[in-house]
Amino acid sequence: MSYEEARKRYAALGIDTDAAMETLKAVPVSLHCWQGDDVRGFDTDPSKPLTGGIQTTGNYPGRARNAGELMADLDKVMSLIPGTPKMNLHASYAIFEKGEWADRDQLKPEHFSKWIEFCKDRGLGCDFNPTFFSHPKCDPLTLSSPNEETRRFWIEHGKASIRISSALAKELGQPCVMNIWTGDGFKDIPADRMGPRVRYRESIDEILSEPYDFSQVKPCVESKVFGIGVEAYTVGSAEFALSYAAMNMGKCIPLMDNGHYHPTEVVSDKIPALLAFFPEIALHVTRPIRWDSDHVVLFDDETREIAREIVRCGGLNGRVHIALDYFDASINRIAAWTTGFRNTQKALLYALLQPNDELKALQDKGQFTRLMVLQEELKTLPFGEIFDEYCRRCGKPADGEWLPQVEEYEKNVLEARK
Ligand code: RNT
Ligand code: ZN
Repeated sequence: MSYEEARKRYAALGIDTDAAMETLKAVPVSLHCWQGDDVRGFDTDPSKPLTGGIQTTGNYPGRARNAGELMADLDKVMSLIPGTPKMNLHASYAIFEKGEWADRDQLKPEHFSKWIEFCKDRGLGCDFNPTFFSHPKCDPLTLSSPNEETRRFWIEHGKASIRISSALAKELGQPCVMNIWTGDGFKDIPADRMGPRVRYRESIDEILSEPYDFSQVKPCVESKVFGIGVEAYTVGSAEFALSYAAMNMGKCIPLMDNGHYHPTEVVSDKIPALLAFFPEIALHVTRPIRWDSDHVVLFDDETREIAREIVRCGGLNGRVHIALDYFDASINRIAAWTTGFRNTQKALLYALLQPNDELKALQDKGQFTRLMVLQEELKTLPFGEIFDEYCRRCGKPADGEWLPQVEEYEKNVLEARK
């Protein structure tokens, strides 16, 4: 089938495929730098394990070992994905010139000047994350530590991150979403659940006392249910993060990662619940398997449903900040990155190709038989043709065309990284 034939099939249902592609092209989706090097970063000893309850597994060859390799890999990925990527950096990816290493509480915008240049050259915006894990100053708690010296160090890191985020927004001319996530928690039953949470709240208050323009810097608080090694208790739980954001509207927004809930909960359902109250929310799109395993995003039911809620709730007009968050070290990392980004684009395009007004009218009129049948029939429309056409219009390879390029890159570039 040709694009023209597919377009007509959609048009018969009142769906404008050209308009959907135009809309999607302008939506920024944050591409996380940390898939390329298994979340190691450049500022600590790369042989030390990842901490904070997150884990990468697998040792597929070709991990980026330095900024040059990571940037080259990102360029490869960006040559294979349609749409508008935005960079997403962690503080641990600071780039130090010879001998000028700085600890996390001392980080400055200068330490990201190479990244700013990278983004400018490619016309990208950039999001940012303070890194509250994989560092000797995790005791193991950070912003919720009872040790005042530890807590101060991490507050200073948070404030430094606000200044860096402001610089990224200013230099790149796009708002910077700055996400606060800590892995703070306990392996076993705690004796005091409230103390750490009160300290965490006070720490975030202090971080956000650093001046910033909320139209340019969007601090978020990301919640979590549990992590490996912190199974019994997480300081930044769902209720904590949501309450913090609700009490600080206009200064901070809630961030939901769809790997961070109990297995029968779905973020798709939480999006409209939050948008009934919050002007803006942020998402980490990932794929949990039984736990927060951060598998590559697939074109699966829940990813599609998340995208449908974003679209139906008007989230593409800046109300929903979309970022990717997965890290698989067991397969080719370029293919992992590319697959997840392309699938997120697919899910958003799929969502834009739904007759949403008609579906809503059926619901409101109580015509549930018709609603079910129509929703089922929409699933087998020739969506693949539209996606391929979207890739062509973005000047990027269609499905079936990009993997050979990754395999070539693996042979020529990744295999030499021994
Ligand atoms: C961890 C959180 C967090 C991290 C990144 C690296 O469970 O999802 O967002 O994955 O900050
Ligand atoms: Zn996340």
